This record gives sequence, C-alpha cells and structure tokens, in this order.
Amino acid sequence: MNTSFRLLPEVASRGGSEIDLLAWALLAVSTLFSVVIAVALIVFVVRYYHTREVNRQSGWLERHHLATEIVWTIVPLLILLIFFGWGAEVYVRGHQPPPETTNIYVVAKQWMWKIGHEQGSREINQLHVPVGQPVRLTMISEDVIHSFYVPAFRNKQDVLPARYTTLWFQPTKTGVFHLFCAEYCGTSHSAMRGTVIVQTPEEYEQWLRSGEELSPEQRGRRHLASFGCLQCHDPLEGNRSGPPLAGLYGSLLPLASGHTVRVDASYIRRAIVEPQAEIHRGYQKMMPSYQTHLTPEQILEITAYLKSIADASGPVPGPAAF
Ligand code: HEC
Ligand SMILES: [Cu+2]
Repeated sequence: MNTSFRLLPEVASRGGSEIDLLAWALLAVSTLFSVVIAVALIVFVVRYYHTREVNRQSGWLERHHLATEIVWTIVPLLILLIFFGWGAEVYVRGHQPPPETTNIYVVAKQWMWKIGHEQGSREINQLHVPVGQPVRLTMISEDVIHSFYVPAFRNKQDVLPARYTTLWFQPTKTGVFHLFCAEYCGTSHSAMRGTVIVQTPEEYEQWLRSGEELSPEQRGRRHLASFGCLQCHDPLEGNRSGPPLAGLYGSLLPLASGHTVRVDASYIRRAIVEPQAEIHRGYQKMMPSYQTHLTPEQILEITAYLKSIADASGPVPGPAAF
C-alpha cells in the first residue's frame, strides 16, 4: 500500500499537470500578496499603537502620488490579465475533445452514477475506461444537479436535469481513481461516490465483452416499438402522421416557426419531452410528450439508435426486427 503523503492526488490524465501548474501559480501569487498585506498590517498596528509617540499629522498621506497609483493599478491588472489569458487558454483547449473518442453515457440520480457503454455494458458507481484513449461522457441527471468529479483527472462538470453536458479526458495511467459528486444533492450526497477503473485497452475490451448485453442502440430501437412511436413514425418513410426518423440526426430541420435547427442529441431530447415547443414544418402538432414515460436513459438510447440511422442510405435495420 502506498502510504506516502500527497497534497493532491496524482495526476492521471493528459493536461492534468497544466491545471496543477496554473493552480499552484495562482496560489503562489495570492500567498505573496497576502503576506505583503499581513506584514504591512502588523507593522502599522505596532507603529501607530495609541500610546505611541508618532507623528500622526504628517501631510504626505493626503497628497496624491500619481506614479504610485499608476503602478499599483497597472501591476495587478497585468497579473490578472496573465492569469485570465492563461486560464482561458487551458480551459478552451481542455474543453475540445479530439474527433475520435470512446463515448460513454452517464445518468446521475440521488445518489448514484449509472453508466452505459456504447457496446452495451452497464455499471453503477463504476466507470471502466481504457488508458491512453480519449473518453467522452454525455451526462444528464434524473433529478437534481450533480457534478461529476474525478480529482486525479483534474476535471469536473455539472450534471443537469433536462440538459446534456459533456466532459472528456484521456487517462494516462492505469489504476483505480475516486469519482465524487461535487454538488450538494441531498441527504446522501456524501455517499454518491464511485471509482474510475482505468485499464489497458486489452483489459477494457475483455471487460466490455464480459458484460455484453444489448447495445444502447438496440435498446433504443426496442423503445420505439414498445412505446408506440412507430404508430406515427415509420423509421424510413414519411407515410405516417409523423416524419421519418432515419436521416434525422445531424440534418437541418425546417420548423413551422420559419427557423431551421441542426438536429443533435439535445434537439431529439426536446422533441420527445416537449414536442409542442418546436414543430416540424408541414406536420401536425400531435405528438404527445413522453416526459413522464421515458427515463433519461431510455431517451439516450433512442438517441443512440437515431444516430445509428443518421446515414440512411441503404437498408435500415428497422425496429420491427425486435
Ligand atoms: C401521435 C403520433 C406520434 C407519436 C406516438 C410519436 N410521435 Fe414523434 N412526432 C410526431 C409528429 C407529428 C412530429 C412532427 C411534429 C413535431 O415536430 O412535433 C413528431 C416529431 C418527432 C421528432 C422530431 C423530428 C422531426 O422530424 O420533427 C422526434 C425525434 C420524434 N417525433 C420522436 C418520437 C419518439 C421517440 C416517439 C415515441 C417515444 C414518438 N416520436 C411518438 C408524431 C408522433
Ligand atoms: Cu449528487
């Protein structure tokens, strides 16, 4: 067992040490100024103690000293601007995932993390990921706001109800790391913990195979059948009262309001829970809301299916196959 004392958990993700450097630099500058101010405070308290014989009338305090004022305005401004630029650079770069990622779905609820892999495996309070490969999480909450936090990866992202948020990281070390909920979310918030298990790609593949069930895509295809979506939506053709769903994902959709939208996961989610909000031009306002019928996981699975039939050239495996 490793019992050596560490101020921070070891960095286990690409870019993690840049964030440490920034945090240490901020701490150093803040400490420097705190010390200077504290020392000045003590010096003045002692020097101007009420029983001391000192000249309290001297006039130099009242005079403006332009050079001093310029210096103590410009110097802190420059320091802050440096941190602003540096922080913004690290933030923006850190929030752009590479194009090819391992995609994993995360649903948070009081008080657990439910995780779904594209290949079908599901787990609770555990997240298996491969080392050295970028991983992208698409996250949503079933109830209140949670926050996905893996200190060793130096990143944290709020997980919101009714809206997707994403987070990506690239683990650099195999091992087991803490996962915390970092947003107070009720009585057992402190128990909303898990582990991130970083494995070699071979171990990860093996783990995925051992837990193989239906993939989210396949489950999504099933939901279309079991929730009656197919009464109105033929996946391929627009020969029913609802528009066809193949080729929908990623397309530009004309709305009755005159606007067009690019269909992404968030749009599909809105179309399912709040179908009246935006209407496909040329169709009737008749789709019921499924807000109370479908869980966030089921909506993610339907989205995964719609994504898989985004490129609708060639035969599409229809939901009827189940
Ligand atoms: C009563 C018929 C009906 C049922 C049942 C129905 N829909 Fe719809 N759906 C529509 C109609 C009509 C539209 C187009 C008008 C609009 O935008 O609301 C639509 C639009 C959509 C859209 C937006 C895409 C687009 O082209 O407008 C999605 C996504 C969608 N439905 C998914 C589903 C899913 C998933 C289910 C089942 C859980 C479902 N629908 C059940 C009638 C229906
Ligand atoms: Cu929480």
